[in-house]
Amino acid sequence: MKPFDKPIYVTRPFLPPIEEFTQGLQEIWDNEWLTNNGPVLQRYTRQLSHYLETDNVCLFNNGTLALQIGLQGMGITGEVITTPFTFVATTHALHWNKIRPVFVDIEPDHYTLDPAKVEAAITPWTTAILAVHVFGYPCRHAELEDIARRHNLKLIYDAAHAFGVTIDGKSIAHYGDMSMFSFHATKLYHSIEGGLLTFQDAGYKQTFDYLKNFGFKNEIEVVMPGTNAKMNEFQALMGGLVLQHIDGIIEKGKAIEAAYREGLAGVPGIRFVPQVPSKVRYNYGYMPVEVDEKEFGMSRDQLYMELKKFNVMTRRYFYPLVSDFACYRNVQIQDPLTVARGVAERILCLPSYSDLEIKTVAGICDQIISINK
Ligand code: T4K
Repeated sequence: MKPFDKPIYVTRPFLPPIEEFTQGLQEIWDNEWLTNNGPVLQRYTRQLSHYLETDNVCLFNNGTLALQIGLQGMGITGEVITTPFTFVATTHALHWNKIRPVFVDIEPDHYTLDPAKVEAAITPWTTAILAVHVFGYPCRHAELEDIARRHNLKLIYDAAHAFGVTIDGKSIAHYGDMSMFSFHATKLYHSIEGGLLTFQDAGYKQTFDYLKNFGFKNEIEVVMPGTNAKMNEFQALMGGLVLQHIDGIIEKGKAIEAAYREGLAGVPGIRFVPQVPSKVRYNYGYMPVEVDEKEFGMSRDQLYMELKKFNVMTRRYFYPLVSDFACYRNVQIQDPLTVARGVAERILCLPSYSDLEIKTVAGICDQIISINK
């Protein structure tokens, strides 16, 4: 089999028609207003509120600072129970708030926190659960919420991957005390870079607004030591435009996933996650598979290298586990993280993005099959 002429990356940003963007640039030029809560950001905030059906939204320049500020603004301290199977920014946000991460295991189907392990890890110092809707798969919310309520803990979601996901027709933003969405260019929905907090308690809004703007209340009053985490007008413009295409982006993702499931059906050692329950509208932002070395006849890392030779740039999200990075190796872990360790060794994210042609997906499947022979 021949390699692809050009690299096929794990993702590519959705770009709206350039005329839509240049029209928006003209508006920004006319306004002569580039950042600091400008008119395009204000309009975008209203659009997101409408889309998510909540007024409790706050935009940031990226998801990491959104989460960091969210934790700070909610006053989270002590220990927070979280997952090691995530992008490192989840844990960094805790670290920057001087919060001790307590890593517990994930469940094997959709890789989200295992509620039984969460409950077992609670100590007198635990103040919150920070769960991740990893790859956009919803956490086991009812169980986590029950634990949080019984132990008086805050339930916070890193929903970086979950924009567009709904449960029973309601946005996933409505679950938990607070959720953070990343709008980075590598996400299925993006604003070049960007982050969003959604929250149930409207009282947080003021604090988050202060914290992202140096703590300024007005020109002469600073009420808390904030930072600079504001979204600018160009990001807001892109976010607003991409939002108009979100349904099409999700539909395309669904077709891509179906093509992978069909193209790789019956290939020994390639495991797909079970379909999400019918009450969930999934967003198809990632295309993870697990590679079982014994059954497939080669390790995940070998397949990753072989696909590179075909110009297919898969990614091992999320390997190594965050708890194995040098900066977190000193964190004491009670849980053996057996499931997470296994998944991190087997996981491979295949290319998936809205410009990816179905025939290219079929080609990638054929390559995987040919490598396997
Ligand atoms: N929590 C979770 C669970 C997260 O996954 C993330 C971010 C965060 C929190 C923090 O949110 P942000 O602060 O980022 O908003 C990428 C992203 O940089 C990161 O946003 C994302 N998660 C993570 C899962 O993936 P890398 O290091 O893999 O990105 P990079 O530059 O290698 O890009 C991947 C591929 O995407 C490239 O090989 C090609 C393609 N690409 C990338 C960019 C930036 C393009 O085609 N065009 C582009 O402009 O981290």
